[in-house]
Amino acid sequence: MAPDPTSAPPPARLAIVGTAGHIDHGKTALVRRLTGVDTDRLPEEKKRGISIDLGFAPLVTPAGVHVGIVDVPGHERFVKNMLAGVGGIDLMLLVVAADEGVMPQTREHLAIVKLLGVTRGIVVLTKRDLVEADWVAEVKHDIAALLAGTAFAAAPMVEFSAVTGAGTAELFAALDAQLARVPARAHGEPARLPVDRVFTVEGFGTVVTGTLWRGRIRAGETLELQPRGLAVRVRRVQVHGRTVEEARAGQRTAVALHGVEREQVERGDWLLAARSLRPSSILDVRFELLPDAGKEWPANTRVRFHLGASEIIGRLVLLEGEGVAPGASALAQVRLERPTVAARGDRFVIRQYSPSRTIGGGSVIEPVAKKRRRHGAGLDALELHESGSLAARLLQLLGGEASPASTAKLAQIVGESQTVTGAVLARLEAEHEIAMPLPERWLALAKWHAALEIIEREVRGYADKYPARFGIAKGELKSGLKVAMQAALFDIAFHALEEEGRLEVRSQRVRPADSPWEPPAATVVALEKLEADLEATGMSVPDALVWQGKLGSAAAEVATLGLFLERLVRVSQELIYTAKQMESLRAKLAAHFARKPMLSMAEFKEMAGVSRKWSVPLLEHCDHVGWTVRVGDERKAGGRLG
Ligand SMILES: Nc1nc2c(ncn2[C@@H]2O[C@H](COP(=O)(O)OP(=O)(O)OP(=O)(O)O)[C@@H](O)[C@H]2O)c(=O)[nH]1
Ligand SMILES: [Mg+2]
Repeated sequence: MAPDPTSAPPPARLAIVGTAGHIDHGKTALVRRLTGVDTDRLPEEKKRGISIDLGFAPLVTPAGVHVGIVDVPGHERFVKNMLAGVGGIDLMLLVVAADEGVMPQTREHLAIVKLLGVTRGIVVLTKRDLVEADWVAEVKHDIAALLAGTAFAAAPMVEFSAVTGAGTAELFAALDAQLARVPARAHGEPARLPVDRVFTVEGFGTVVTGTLWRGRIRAGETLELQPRGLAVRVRRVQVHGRTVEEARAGQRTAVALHGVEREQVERGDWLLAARSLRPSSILDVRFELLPDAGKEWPANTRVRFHLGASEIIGRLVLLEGEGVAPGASALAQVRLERPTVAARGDRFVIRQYSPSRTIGGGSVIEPVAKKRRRHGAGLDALELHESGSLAARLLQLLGGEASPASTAKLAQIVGESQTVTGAVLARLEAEHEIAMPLPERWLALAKWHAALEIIEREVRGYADKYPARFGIAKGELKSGLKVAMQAALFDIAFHALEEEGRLEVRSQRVRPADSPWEPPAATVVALEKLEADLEATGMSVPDALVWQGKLGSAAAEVATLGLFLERLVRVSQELIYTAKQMESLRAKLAAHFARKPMLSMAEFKEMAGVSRKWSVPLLEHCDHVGWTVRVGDERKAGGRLG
């Protein structure tokens, strides 16, 4: 029997907790004491007695919060591994060995966690069994000094021993007190998981793991692996080794994937809801230099950029100033050697290229940016983008779009969900700030009005200039605009003008709907005369050049009018007939085919009463309009002959 969905317990509260701290200070021993899991699983970790890579362990707190613990290595050479796991934690366990006190990676890990925007933490003074109380007081004093003025200034400090278990109860109590204040994650948002491990499982193929930052992942759904842009299907979802129907934001998640080889994925990639975020190698950011960075940071440097689980080499280019002072910030651009997949507001860490050390970090303002010049134009706009409301950002963004942009595209660029973006766009349209020329497609109002105006002006100008013509040919209008306009925008604007009844279109010619057309009497008279002249020749009409020469300057208008009114028919470059002549030819053809299935060239010449000069183009025209069909040297009746 299927389980009754109404009796399912409410989903558990979730959190991700990360360790931080200097090598050998007891992070892994602490996790083992709390969870029973030894997170040092690599043979080399066992042999050397240190953590090298990330370790993971599940924990259910006394209050029932389902915690995924990420245990990080403390060794200074493995800070990059630490960085791959620390993104997306809700709470930091800052582990400081009571016997050693604050050490370099205590500071560096703390700085990283702060740069990533984590604000909750607990200080765990481990190895309490090794030291005296007055020494502990001194270490606590140092730690308090380190945390003063940070979000962790009031963080609880718990004295702990992994050997005796002392402090375990206090630690659990502190954990629950802190976790109670962690806000729930956005489950409704598109899924986003930074891949921190990849391996294969017999029978399930490629498996990726990571902390699910937002959204949900279900078996059977199709996701995207970025920045490679691979479509992948979810075979199986596991949370801490247990197969689940869906993983939710805030869970350590393992996803078995269809459609991808082990070699096609690596740590640092992203598993994403389809079309939710776009990869880019250039990002506009706010960069903050750490207060203890030492000296001013120069304007253009090679750095290591850490976002999610990725480490990418690139350049950090300050857009303002000649350098950043320790503790200060600047608008900057990150130009990477490989693309990353960022969202607006993402926090990142920057490390010096060589020797590696953490120097700062910041937040993403524009996740998909174009190359900017230092001190170039548009820094005000970037600042607005950083601080501005979504509405202001969308307005600014649309100001730079040459043709209507879709909600989906705009949502991707601003890094918000389509629902939220669509709602703001709809409001802006209702407030007449932007236009929606097509469903779910948006354009700055000024651009829209300008497009409509340009087209109307052009159409009106042509109609005034050529009164004998119904209007400008649509193709000529589109290609001949004096102001550049994207083809897509032209089409939409043209259609809108037609729909609104501002343009009248006949036979692909366009005129303003408010000025009815009456061809000039003189041109009509000249056309009638031309028709009579042509018909007087039987079918052996003179070359157009001949009668055009006679008509002089009026010729072009007479021909255009006749062709537009379909009183003249262009058979070839040189030959123009009247509609009446062609109709009589059609009738003769029909009569012929009523008697005989085939028509030879000789028969045609006789029927039309013309020599080869006229018969060839005439027959080709008949083929073209479907009155005849060529079969070898002969013709049979065409489907349009009537
Ligand atoms: N006496 C005592 N020893 C401890 C305690 N916690 C850890 N140790 C020992 O300290 C050493 C390092 O502990 P780990 O837990 O591996 O340290 P770590 O912080 O995970 O080290 P890295 O991951 O390499 O940074 C091990 O030999 C532990 O047995 C403790 O509370 N008391
Ligand atoms: Mg360890």
